[in-house]
Order: sequence, then structure tokens, then C-alpha cells
Amino acid sequence: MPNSIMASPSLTTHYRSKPVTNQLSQAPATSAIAIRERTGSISTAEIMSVLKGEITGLHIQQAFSTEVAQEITANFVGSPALQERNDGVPGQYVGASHYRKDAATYFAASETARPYVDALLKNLVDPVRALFDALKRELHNQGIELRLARSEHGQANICRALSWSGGGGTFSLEPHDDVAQVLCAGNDYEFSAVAHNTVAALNFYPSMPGEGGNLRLWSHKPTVADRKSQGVETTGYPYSEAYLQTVPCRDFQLKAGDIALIDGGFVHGVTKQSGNGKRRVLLNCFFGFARPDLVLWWT
Ligand SMILES: O=C(O)CCC(=O)C(=O)O
Ligand SMILES: [Fe+2]
Repeated sequence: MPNSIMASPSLTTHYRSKPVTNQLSQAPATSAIAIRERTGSISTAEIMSVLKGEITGLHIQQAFSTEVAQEITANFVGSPALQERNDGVPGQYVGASHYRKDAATYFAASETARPYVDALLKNLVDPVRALFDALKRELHNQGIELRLARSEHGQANICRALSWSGGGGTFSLEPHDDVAQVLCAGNDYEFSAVAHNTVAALNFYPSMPGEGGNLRLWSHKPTVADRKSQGVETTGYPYSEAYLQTVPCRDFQLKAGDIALIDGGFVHGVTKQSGNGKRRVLLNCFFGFARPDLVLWWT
């Protein structure tokens, strides 16, 4: 750089001006999001589009019956395994979450929870197993295996059930991404490789409140540097409202019986709920390519 520029008073001020530098480095980059919303049954072609990164957010309305939705909700509410989360994310759950767990702990928790997860779905013709089986057939036809993640300690379950209870502010589940927890899961997890591809986050909604509880998706896919700057490097949770202030977002207005499938690398959260006293219950799982010939599924 020429000396004359280095000596420029305004530039000297600029370089010294910490707040300006911080603001520049903190302004989140916008990534375009492609949304598809429609009524009906989810197709394997659309699921593949999410895996390939062509669709960022897919919302299928009335994707499964209200009767099945009500049965799953009743099974969740009455489950003897219904517990409060104790990992810093306010909510109740049945099943296992790999979030902030090492592989041995997660797979052991999955084994313990299996009868209770199965009891949520019982002998229903349910949307979770139907989607898994349809995707497995489609991928098999393409020479790709789909299976539950596993280790010597056990195997993942097909889903976990959740009801968020974060309160007070704008969100019942704070803005986050689902990739940090996969990227930092560690080598003991066979699905940590998926972090370098699309981590698809699949949500089924058996019960929704009268108002709110929207799934909000921001046009921002954080990098490792972004997460570091926000102090959420290993968790991807939570991003502050201040950080996301300038980022465009889209809301999915969900109803019982809907399915939402998103690229979990984009920041998302759940808006506060209100209304008729019905609780917001979802079944959730993650899947993605660990290798070109292997798609893994976990919770
Ligand atoms: O409740 C939702 O709609 C989203 C859930 C979610 O983002 C998660 O479990 O990671
Ligand atoms: Fe998420």
C-alpha cells in the first residue's frame, strides 16, 4: 500500500475505529432461499431436491390425516417417558437428541427410548415410517442405501417428539442451525460427515396452537466463522435477534397434519405461540448424505 494512503487521516481513523470493523464482520451474509409450499402428499422427488440444495424449505399442508395426528398427540401427552429437556433448550420430549451428547451417550439413550418412540406411533399407518420407507425405495433404485445411524452402542430411532416451551420473548425455540451440532459431533459419530452436505431437517406436526408457532427461516447459512463470531461454534444455538435483524426471513404457518422439510444449515426458529391452549407437538429427525452411496438418518 502506498505511503500516501497509509498516512491519510480518514483511513487512519477508520482502521482505529473498532466498532466499524466489528459491524462489518458481523453483518450476516444473505443466501437466497427457495421455498415450496403446497397441499397434498410429499414426494420423494421433492425430498431429493432438498438433499441436493435446490429447495431450502418445503412445506406440505394436510400431508397426513387429522386422526393420525390426534392419536400421535395423545400418545405424546400420555407418554410415561415425557421429560423436560435439561440441555439448555427449553422444551419437553420423548426420544433422544444427539445435541451436546457424545456418540456413546446418544446411542445408549436411543436404545432406552426406543420402546417409547415406538409407542408414539404404535400400529398406526404413520407419516414418519411411510416417508422413510418411500425414500429408502427411491434411493435404493439409485444405488444408494438409506439407514438409521448406528454405532457399537446402538442405533438411532426414526424420530423424536418435541414440544418447545421457550418463553417470554419472540420465540418458543430460539433461532439456530442444525449443522453446528453435526459438524462438532466428533468422529465417533458416523453422521458427522453429513455436515459437509445438506443436513435435511424433517418435521411432522401432529398438534398446533391456534396462533403462532410458525417455523421461521432466515436467508442466512452461517459459516464456522459466523458461528465463532456469535459464540455458538459447537451448538449453532441461539443466534440473537440483533444478529438476524437485517436478514430477510420467511414464515411457514403450520397446521396439524403438515410436514416441513428444510435445509437445516439455514438459521431457523419457532415463533411464540398463543391461542386455543392446544400445544405445539412435532416429530423431528435429520438425514443427509454421509457418502455418495449412503444416506444416514438420526435424531
Ligand atoms: O419445531 C420446529 O418447527 C422446528 C424444530 C427444529 O428446528 C429442531 O428440532 O431443530
Ligand atoms: Fe432446528
